[in-house]
Amino acid sequence: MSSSVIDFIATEARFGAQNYAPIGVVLSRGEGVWVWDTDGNRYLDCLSAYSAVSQGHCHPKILAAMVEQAHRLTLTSRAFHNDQLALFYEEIAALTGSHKVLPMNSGAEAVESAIKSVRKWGYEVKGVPDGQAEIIVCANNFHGRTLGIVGFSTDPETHGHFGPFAPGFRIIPFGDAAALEQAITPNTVAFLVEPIQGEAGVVIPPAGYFTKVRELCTANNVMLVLDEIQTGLGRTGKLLAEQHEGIEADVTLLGKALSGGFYPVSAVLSNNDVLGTLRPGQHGSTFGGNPLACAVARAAMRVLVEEGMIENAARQGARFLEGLKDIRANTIREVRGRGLMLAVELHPEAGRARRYCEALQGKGILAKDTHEQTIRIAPPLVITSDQVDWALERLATTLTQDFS
Ligand code: IF1
Repeated sequence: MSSSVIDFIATEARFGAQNYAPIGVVLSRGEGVWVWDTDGNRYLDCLSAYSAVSQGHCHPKILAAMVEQAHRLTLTSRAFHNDQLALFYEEIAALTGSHKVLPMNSGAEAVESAIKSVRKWGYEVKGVPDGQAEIIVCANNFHGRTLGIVGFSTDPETHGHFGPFAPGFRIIPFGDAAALEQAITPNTVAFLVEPIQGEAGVVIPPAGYFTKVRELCTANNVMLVLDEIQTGLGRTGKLLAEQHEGIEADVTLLGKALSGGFYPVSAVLSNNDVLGTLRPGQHGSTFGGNPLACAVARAAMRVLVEEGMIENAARQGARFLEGLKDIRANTIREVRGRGLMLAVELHPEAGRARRYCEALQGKGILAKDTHEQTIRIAPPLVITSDQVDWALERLATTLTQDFS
């Protein structure tokens, strides 16, 4: 490690809140699937900033749109109209088949906005008595870090010592439609769920789960809110993960890759009158819907479609998954994934996933562990077959090592 690397890390540790434990690499440049550290070492990025950099690092067309817009106009606030927001609305609605759009910045803000909107819908349209709205969520969920959201997390790390929290949430097991049926009451306004649980370790629900969920929500006039902040925009090999299930959410949340990683852009999309209940002054954001964000998001959506990234995610994801399944290593307990949202779960005896991620770093691959035993693999959607094979070779040699 060069002195400059140690200095960056030490300085972060000295001044920064210690709410992360990053892998010991200091990155200074990125292009496509590759990133470089301050010593010039190259790595294949198998995290993609938790799926935000799906279009690849510093995509030239998104960069050009951002620079061009930054020269013209960056922020107006929503007190005035700007000439990018309408175009962003039109394009995201056309892409996703949505009727109404609410632009925000971070993913957590989109989730918070959806919670506010479905509650308001519950009181004003469904007729739930004021203050009684219930929202059903799943155990092991991850929807962000705000107080509202961490209050219904089941991970003690995420919510411990941050309370007191807001009431109005019921927690049921993920992948269990019967539990949803039992949890619904006349006051239930929404079921908020990830199509595939990311932080929980890429947990794919049983086949038919979402068909049943859709039926139950429709039958009980409960809004199905899908958090596609991580699974959306091609990550799983389809534009939206809901398409694997053949269903449509009432409310869809997008973030992360909506900007290709250039800038925080998120959105609440609704297919009915949920967003219609919001009146002037009842919700907003200084930066939400700003022209820079809109121009960046428009380019990010355009390249995703024009450059065939969604199809590539399906193709390369299948190749990657097959390759992982072919690795004969007794460290591996299970391999799972959909599209380029992949995970390798290790046997408890194999040692911590973190050690394997550090070994992968030495071989030129950056990946991130989750929950002690799982290595998450989510490269940019522009990855080629050769690059998948290159990664598989290195994963195979690393996973046959024993770090227990
Ligand atoms: C961190 C995990 C990924 C998300 C879903 C909303 C948000 C996220 C489904 C909030 C954010 C992140 C945040 C990041 C770690 C990360 C993560 F490991 F925690 F679970 F991606 F897998 N819904 N996920 O996954 O979006 O407000 O952050 O923009 O460091 O906390 P945000």
